[in-house]
Amino acid sequence: MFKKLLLFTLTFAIFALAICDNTLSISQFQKSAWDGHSGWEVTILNTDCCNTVFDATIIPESNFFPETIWSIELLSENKYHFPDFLTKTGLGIGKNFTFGYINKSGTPAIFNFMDVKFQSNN
Ligand SMILES: *[C@@H]1O[C@H](CO)[C@@H](O)[C@H](O)[C@H]1NC(C)=O
Ligand SMILES: CC(=O)N[C@H]1CO[C@H](CO)[C@@H](O)[C@@H]1O
Repeated sequence: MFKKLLLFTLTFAIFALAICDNTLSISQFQKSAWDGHSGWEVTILNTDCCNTVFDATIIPESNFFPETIWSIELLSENKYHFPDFLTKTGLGIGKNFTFGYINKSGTPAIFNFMDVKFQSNN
């Protein structure tokens, strides 16, 4: 059990580091796995020093074979962005939101961001 937990923690740490930018960071937890599929919960955290983030384009860079994706919105093919409510309220400094997907895969997709829209809190 401990070994499993350690491995999980390590995996989490690696994915947390895999993609990061000054403004948003992304981390993923595996929620389920069955028969060549896996369910992932993705947390996007505003790590910026001084800006509320109102939107960002989220791009699955690789290993993304979604069957279902929820709590983010499709922008165009293979591009997602913040859910509608969040583009209104914004994601405050130190705040996060989560979305999820099921991949026809045992490993998580790699995501990247672009077009981060923010507004200074000052
Ligand atoms: C995300 O926010 C929730 C509550 O708003 C908090 O409990 C959780 O620790 C946060 N997660 C991260 C990765 O910051
Ligand atoms: C296994 C599968 O059908 N889908 C992809 C999702 O990610 C894996 C990595 O485990 C890819 O190799 C698969 O092609």
